[in-house]
Amino acid sequence: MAKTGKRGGSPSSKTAQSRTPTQDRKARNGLGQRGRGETHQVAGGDVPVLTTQQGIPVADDQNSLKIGARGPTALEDFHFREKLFHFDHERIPERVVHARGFGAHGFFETYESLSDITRAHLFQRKGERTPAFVRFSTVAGNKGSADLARDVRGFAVKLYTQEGNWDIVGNNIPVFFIQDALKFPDIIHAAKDEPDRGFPQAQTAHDNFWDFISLNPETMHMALWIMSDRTIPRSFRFMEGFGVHTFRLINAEGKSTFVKFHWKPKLGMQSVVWNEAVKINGADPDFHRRDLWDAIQSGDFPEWELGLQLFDEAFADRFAFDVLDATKLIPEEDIPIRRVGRLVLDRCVDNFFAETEQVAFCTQNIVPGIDFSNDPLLQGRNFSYLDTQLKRLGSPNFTFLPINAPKCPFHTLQQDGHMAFVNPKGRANYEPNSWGGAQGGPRESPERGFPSYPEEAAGHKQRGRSETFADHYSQARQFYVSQTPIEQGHIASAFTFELSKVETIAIRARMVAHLLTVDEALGTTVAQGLRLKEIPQAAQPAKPVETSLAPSPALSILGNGPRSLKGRRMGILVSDGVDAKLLKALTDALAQEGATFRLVAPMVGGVEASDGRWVDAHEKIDGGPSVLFDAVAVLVSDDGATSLMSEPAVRDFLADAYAHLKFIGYVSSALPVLDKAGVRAAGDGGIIELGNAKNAAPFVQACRALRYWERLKTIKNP
Ligand code: HDE
Repeated sequence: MAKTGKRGGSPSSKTAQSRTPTQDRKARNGLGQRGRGETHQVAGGDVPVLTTQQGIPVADDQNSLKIGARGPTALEDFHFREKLFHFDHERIPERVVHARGFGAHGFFETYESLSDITRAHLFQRKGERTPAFVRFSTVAGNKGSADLARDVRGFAVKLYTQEGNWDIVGNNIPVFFIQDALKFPDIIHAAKDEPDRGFPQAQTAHDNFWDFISLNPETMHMALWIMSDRTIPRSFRFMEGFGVHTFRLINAEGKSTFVKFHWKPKLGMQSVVWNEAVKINGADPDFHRRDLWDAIQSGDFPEWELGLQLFDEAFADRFAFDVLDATKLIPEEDIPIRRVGRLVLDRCVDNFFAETEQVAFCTQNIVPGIDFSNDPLLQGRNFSYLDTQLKRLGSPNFTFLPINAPKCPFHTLQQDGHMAFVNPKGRANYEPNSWGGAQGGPRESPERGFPSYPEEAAGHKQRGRSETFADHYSQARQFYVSQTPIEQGHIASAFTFELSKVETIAIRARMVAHLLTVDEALGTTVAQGLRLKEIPQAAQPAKPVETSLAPSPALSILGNGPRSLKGRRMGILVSDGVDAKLLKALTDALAQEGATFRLVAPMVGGVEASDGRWVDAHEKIDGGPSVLFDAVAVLVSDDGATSLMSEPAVRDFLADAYAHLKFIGYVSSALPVLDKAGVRAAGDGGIIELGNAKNAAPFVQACRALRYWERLKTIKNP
């Protein structure tokens, strides 16, 4: 469509009622006679002619058809009617959970044949590449909520295999809140905004949520996870993913092996600190989606390895917990993870709605060689997801949408329904039938068809839960003791923060009672943080808490740090007179490291460097706060320092970087600015002077630690 420059014009202005020059040109060109697919020459090159949905070329997209320039609109204006009609129907219901999400395309590549354990097509050959689509999400918030909400992240992977679509619809936490799918509406209702007031949005820091948690001890393990830094990831690229439930792999001989699925990020794990999360939500509510978009667009493709925890019935029988209980995990130290392939995201969507919004994941989408376990949560999910798809996408034919359709041949005998645009051809729409050849349609195949594992199942019909699901505290405790002291501090702070937003004192106390059962020190710290007048009695567990479970170091984020700046971003604050050599050395060192940077300047137009060259900036100072970066450098001249000193945004930039334990590189001219912001460089190993260009590379290397945790001793825990 030609840009006319009239789109923002006031409808009452005289010029809006008359034709624009472009329209005059169109009219002169006789464009009204051109059909769909034909092009039209405008300043930007050849563009298609705008048409209606019926393919009728549009002559004027700026003015509706009126009787007289100031008269009523004519009913016969079909272009107006169709345009508004379609616009009015643009929205579809957002997902009831996981509404806010962001997706990308990529592929999965198998490292080695796994034919001994599964007949799944994608695992048969080393190097086999399977197209993939991944959607990351938050759970509780609405579609327009902010990315850094403290929340579980969805990690849903669709693998378009040669034997059908396989969806691993997982999260970034390996356990779930509840054991039985019947409780799902309750936990979600409790977590989302309270129904009478319609808030709070995208946060669990409110009475209903903690009321539910404190009344359901089975949620305790997950409660510990969501209060850890796992729920404030630095970006999607730095988080793990988990299939959560136990599944089965089935080989060609029908032998079953239990499996748990893991996604391990190549860049390692990283989270933000809570105060940073709060501020990122204001500075850039799209922080996570922008990060993924930027990384893929710049060719820095995020990668995860698929890990399998494989075990047999014998292990399942002797393991201290039930492998069908989704509130439990199997420590990597008990069953090591076998890495069997890599998932690479290398292509952004062409259209957010068509792909990310319309993608329909379903736990029931599995392929020959994979099968379910009897985990009651998984069984319930299998039943639930189709309902959501039908509600959202409005037709059982949602499977034909390009993002959902298999990329292998598929032949069903299903037909009709809303939007049936690919009905089967031929006479037969049932089977068996007497029609041969192409007329006869597709037939079942006992050899190639999906084989369900012939597990024996029998029992009395009953509502109830297995005794083996009854221990709710031991693994919560194991998770807690597996964390570093810093992470334990964050968990205690998060509980204290969330419960401080709970107005009902009895709920605060009930939660503390559970925490005392998980770990006495944790419960006491939170009780003191809340200033509870009385420390409650520890909650009575249904089964004694197993305190001898060994810590699992794999569960810590900090204990498994990548110690690399690869994929991270530095914010470099510059002013006129910035040392050109130093700036170049620093940006070169970052490139060498695989890190990126943004130049933050008093004005976005840029600055004049010491060598007289102009340097374009990426951000104006108040548009580029330090919370958006992993490390910062302050390269200001003497004059620059003088003028920036009185800028509140500059003080926040530095004070936040300091409080968030970031590495700060500075030149001596910046010292007065640092001082004004309360940043004490003396004795702080994370604040590094960049005297000259030679110091740039060592500074970047120091930043590999990502945060200077030592500083915690001099400042309060953020
Ligand atoms: Fe989901 N879940 N879920 N869930 N879930 C949905 O399906 C549901 C559960 C997960 O990016 C819905 O298409 C029930 C566990 C992800 O599009 C819905 C139960 C785990 C996504 C639904 C669970 C998940 C969903 C809403 C209890 C981690 C987003 C939209 C038994 C292993 C997928 C949709 C995407 C989405 C139901 C529990 C992960 C309503 C009934 C456990 C990542 O069908």
